[in-house]
Amino acid sequence: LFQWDYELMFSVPSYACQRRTTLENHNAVLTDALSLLAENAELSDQEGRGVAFRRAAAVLKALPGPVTGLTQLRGLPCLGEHSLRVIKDILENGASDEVESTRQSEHFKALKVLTGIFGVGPKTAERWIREGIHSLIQLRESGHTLNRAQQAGLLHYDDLNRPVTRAEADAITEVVVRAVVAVAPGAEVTLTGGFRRGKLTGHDVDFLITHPEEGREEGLMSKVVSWLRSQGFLLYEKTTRNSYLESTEGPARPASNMDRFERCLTIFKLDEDQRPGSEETKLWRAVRVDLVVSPISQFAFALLGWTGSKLFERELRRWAGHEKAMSLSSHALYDNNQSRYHRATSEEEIFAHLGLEFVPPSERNA
Ligand code: 8DG
Ligand code: MN
Ligand code: MN
Repeated sequence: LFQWDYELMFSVPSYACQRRTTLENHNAVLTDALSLLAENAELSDQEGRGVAFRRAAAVLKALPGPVTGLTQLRGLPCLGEHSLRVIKDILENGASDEVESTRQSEHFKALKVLTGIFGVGPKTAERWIREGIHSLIQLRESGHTLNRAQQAGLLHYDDLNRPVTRAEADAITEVVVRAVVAVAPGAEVTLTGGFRRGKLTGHDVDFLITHPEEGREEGLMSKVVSWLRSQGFLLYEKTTRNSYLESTEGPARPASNMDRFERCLTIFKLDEDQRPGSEETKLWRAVRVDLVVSPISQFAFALLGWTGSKLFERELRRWAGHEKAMSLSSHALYDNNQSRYHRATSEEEIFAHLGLEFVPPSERNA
């Protein structure tokens, strides 16, 4: 007599852009743990380790059910020794010592608090921590001169660290559409980022603006921003052309993710309904909003590039480069074998050029 192995085995393709990852995550305990280690690595200038943990978490997010034993993971891609050890600890003991000690560590907590300030990246935070600054109070007392972004970030710290809801994103969409219609009738506004992927909350609201007539998008950003400013919607704004010079110096990005679109990082002042019985007197909240303007000829690439998730984007570019000898950016797709660009007017066409099945935004939550 022999026994069948009834244990459920999983199988997933190795690039996140070959998979469908909805917001339904059956392994949140495991992916939260791996994401925390990824975050710690990214904040500590260890990008490679960060990506490895992000890829491992993404594989678990794509599974159709909860992992109950390590044997189910046999043959799955992107699960390195370190990630497997963390998974094993959690499956066997309910928690991972490494994750818990990282979570509790003064250094990690200080990095989180300080990089939680808009305009403060890991390098600046690290420098302050070396001077013994671990909290907002210590930073205020230190007498450091903060740049304009950081001043706004500190001023609106609580609001900017409170998740933005879908209803708030919709209210902001209305304002942005009103601004765009006022200054350039015919121009189009598209919600991108996490909200386009169906997320219920976000850390900001992302918009892509274009005009159906090529060239008519020129000068649009400054007009939109002027309108918003004149109507009192902006608490902070900074327009830039090069992501490298961004005032929010997030974790280092590979050059392929840099784009040269005109973008404006802003902090919106959003009117809030007073909650009944609330003693609060503040009638508005601050919300981070990203505006990007793209010419219509590059719109499909910009839309794909700004919809995310960040890991999905990274995996698309890795697939393009490693499997197809193509270079994908938020502007274009270049074919190194044919020495030419591939045109596309929709995201579907870009996936087709890349030899990938189309993945809709709601399934790009890797
Ligand atoms: P969240 O705000 O809800 O936390 O999530 P998200 O909307 O997915 O993240 P995000 O940080 O707002 O980023 C949205 C997308 O924009 C993401 O796919 C990455 C992309 N993106 C940047 N910066 C840049 C950049 O400089 N160039 C390009 N091409 N894309 C960028 O955030
Ligand atoms: Mn976003
Ligand atoms: Mn954003």
